[in-house]
Amino acid sequence: TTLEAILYSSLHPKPAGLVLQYGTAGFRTNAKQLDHVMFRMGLLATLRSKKTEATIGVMVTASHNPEEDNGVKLVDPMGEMVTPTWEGYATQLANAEQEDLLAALKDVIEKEAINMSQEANVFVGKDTRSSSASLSQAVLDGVSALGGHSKDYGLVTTPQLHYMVCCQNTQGKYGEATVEGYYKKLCQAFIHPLHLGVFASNCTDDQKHLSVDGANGIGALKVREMESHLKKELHISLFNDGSKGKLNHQCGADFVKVQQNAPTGIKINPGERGCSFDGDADRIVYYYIDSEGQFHLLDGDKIATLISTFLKELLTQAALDLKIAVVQTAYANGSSTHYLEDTMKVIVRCTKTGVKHLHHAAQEFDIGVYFEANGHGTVLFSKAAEEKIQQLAENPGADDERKRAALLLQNTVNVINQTVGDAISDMLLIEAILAIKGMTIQQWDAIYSDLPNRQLKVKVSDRRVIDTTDAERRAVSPAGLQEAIDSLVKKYRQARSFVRPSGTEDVVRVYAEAETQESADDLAHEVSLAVYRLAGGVGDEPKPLH
Ligand code: 16G
Ligand code: MG
Repeated sequence: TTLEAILYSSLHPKPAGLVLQYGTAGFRTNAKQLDHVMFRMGLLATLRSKKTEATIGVMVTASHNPEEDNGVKLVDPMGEMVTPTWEGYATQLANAEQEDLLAALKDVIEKEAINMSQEANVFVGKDTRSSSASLSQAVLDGVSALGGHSKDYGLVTTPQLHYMVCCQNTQGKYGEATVEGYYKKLCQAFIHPLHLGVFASNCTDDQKHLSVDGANGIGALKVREMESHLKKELHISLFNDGSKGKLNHQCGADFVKVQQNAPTGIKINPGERGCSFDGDADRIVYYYIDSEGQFHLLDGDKIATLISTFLKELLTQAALDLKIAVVQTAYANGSSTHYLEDTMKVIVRCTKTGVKHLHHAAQEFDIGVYFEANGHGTVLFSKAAEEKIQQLAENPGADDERKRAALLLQNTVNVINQTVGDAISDMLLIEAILAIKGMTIQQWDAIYSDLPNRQLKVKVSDRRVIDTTDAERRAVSPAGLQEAIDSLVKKYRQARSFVRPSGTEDVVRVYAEAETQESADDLAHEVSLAVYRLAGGVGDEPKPLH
């Protein structure tokens, strides 16, 4: 059948010389360059399925990139992102010239000692991009070329596909591997606290209202599909639902986070809650506009704080001795880290940028809350933690307060998508917490104040000259750069700065925060200059912001 695969692949030929990289979140580039990559990812997913003797997922999406782009993400058996060794195979396979494809496949089969007579199952999903239909067909062709079975879920969010893969490989223990099953599980867990009578009494109809910016993408479609399951306990006004606007264009979570501004196309009254999804609905950020018209962003750090505070309170009430931690990256606002460590007294860990690193670190704890500042995140519960929570919830002898807390913890376990960050699932958890606490978005925002910050990019001839350590917080090369950053940081109060090579763009990223916006801007500019001078900057020298 391998030979058959090669014959078949002449239908999905590779443009000679084209080289692409399986990056931080899969392949991502202009959709016109991806047909052969998709076919080959169908082949690779089939091999991975044979190797793991489990169902593997392939999601066709380019997330928050422009409509013209597309991409592909591979999903491992427990619904997590594919393991790094196989990311390497993905790159090798995608870049093998047509005549070398057979050899490249054989190489993977040999290295992994794959039993080719093993059955294979692959789940495929796609976002709403116009290129996604034919590209997901190319994936399906790849699967059948190697004799694998596939199930085409059609239009789903990235986290929904992760969820399906996990359900399938746990024989339904995680839930039913259908989109309906997903809505049922999440919405029941969202509504259950109501039946416990724990939504705060000031939870009026106003409090139940939320404006959602669907980024003109798949998330909008799926929110609409889910609405009936919410039984009117959450009133959603959906904007940027794809009926008029362009995907991710001046809307969506990435736009809102980067621009620090409301998306176009949304109407919200002063003080009301709004949230934005990204193009494949695996990120979410919240915001509101105050009575003076000022925009306030509640990003991944604020979300992590809200969720971990809620969980910590429940653990205390339930008298359960479970270790909870928050995992962040260097981009987390310094105020959030201080608040979590000093006031909340929770363990905080910092990892390199990229979801897989956070996910991995969160697995070390009984309860691991992880969020990137950009709004991607979720909560992981260890098996032991889930069992303890369940025992208490079902213990007839437990007192009422402990039991109520255990039931709320159980609802949290059920509402959250533990496989990967999920805008829909995160939204339901956040809405439940606000309702249970009777908290407005202003009160949530006031838990701590963000330090002013600035992000800049610097173009250098080769960004790999920048090497970092300590979860990207310190530069070890080029020589002298870290010393330069250290002395610049000393000039400002409450200041912090770091640089790292981007994993998705050919630039070096610079982050700075300080007591005032002006200081953060000045520091970011000065550090950019240091990068430009010490790391081989190209083009004009970075200009001051003021
Ligand atoms: C990817 C990552 C995201 C990270 C971003 C950083 C996943 C699923 N996505 O989008 O977590 O924040 O890259 O981009 O891992 P950068 O390296 O260009 O700064
Ligand atoms: Mg995304």
